[in-house]
Amino acid sequence: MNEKPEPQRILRLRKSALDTTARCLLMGILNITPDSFSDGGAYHSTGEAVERAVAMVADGADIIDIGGESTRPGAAPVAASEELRRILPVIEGLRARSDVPISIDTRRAAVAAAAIDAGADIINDVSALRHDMEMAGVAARTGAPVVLMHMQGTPQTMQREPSYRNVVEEVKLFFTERVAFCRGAGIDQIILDPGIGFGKTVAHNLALLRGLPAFLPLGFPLLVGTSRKAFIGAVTGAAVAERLPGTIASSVLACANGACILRVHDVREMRAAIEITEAIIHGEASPHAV
Ligand code: HH2
Repeated sequence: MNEKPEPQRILRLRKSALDTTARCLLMGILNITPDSFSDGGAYHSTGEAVERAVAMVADGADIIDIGGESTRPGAAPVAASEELRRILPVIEGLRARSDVPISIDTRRAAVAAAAIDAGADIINDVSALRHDMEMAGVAARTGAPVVLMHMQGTPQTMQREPSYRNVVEEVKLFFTERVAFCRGAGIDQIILDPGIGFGKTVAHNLALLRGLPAFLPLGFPLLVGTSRKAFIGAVTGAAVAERLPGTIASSVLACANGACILRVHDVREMRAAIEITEAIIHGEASPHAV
């Protein structure tokens, strides 16, 4: 196949570009929060957080996703000033060490704007630009690609009683509405994310992972984040620290179903799993072949 990739699947960043059609990209998770569900409080200093990011890049991360506010179910919101205090030194420190694309995981426009000024490239907004009315303006003004993630409710309420008639159809309708909103606001670099675990039961999460191909006709890169999430524990009985096999299985399946960015904690293991997945899908010999 020599067809040229559609332009909206090549993400233009400040100093580089990300081709989401060439191979599955890995987004390494760096939570600078005391209360994230799986890696909360892991880094006691800016230096430790930067080292962790540099290690993820060495392990094969294509993007580092930096967040300063936990969005796990029931998490308390933090002030923008606290979010900035947590993330800015890490973005600056990582930028001084690496050109890796950085996404900023925030719902706040002021945080996104400051993060981009400090060197971040992509806005990852779990509210899909609905939480802060200024966010669309920041995206339009900076030209940064935006992750539009689906969530029913808010992090405080989302797991109370999630309900859908048809979760795949409803998430697709949501994407269609948000894409139209973005277009109207002058934003054309868009990544779609069904928001695994955000206002969904276990059955909803499984249906979305099965139903990912339904989102492909929208024409935008698909991001999926299953890493260590509760639905894996619900299916396998594994505690958070034991969810790597479930993370790999669900991420590999997401990749086979069309996702092209996988948001993961365990980059090295995921990179190996994706190499074999893609070799099978594309029929290409691995660079390690003899
Ligand atoms: N999941 C989490 C946070 N941000 N962003 C996108 N685009 N997609 C996701 O699935 C997603 C996300 C939750 O996971 P984590 O960052 O590990 O935990 P916490 O929110 O507790 O910091």
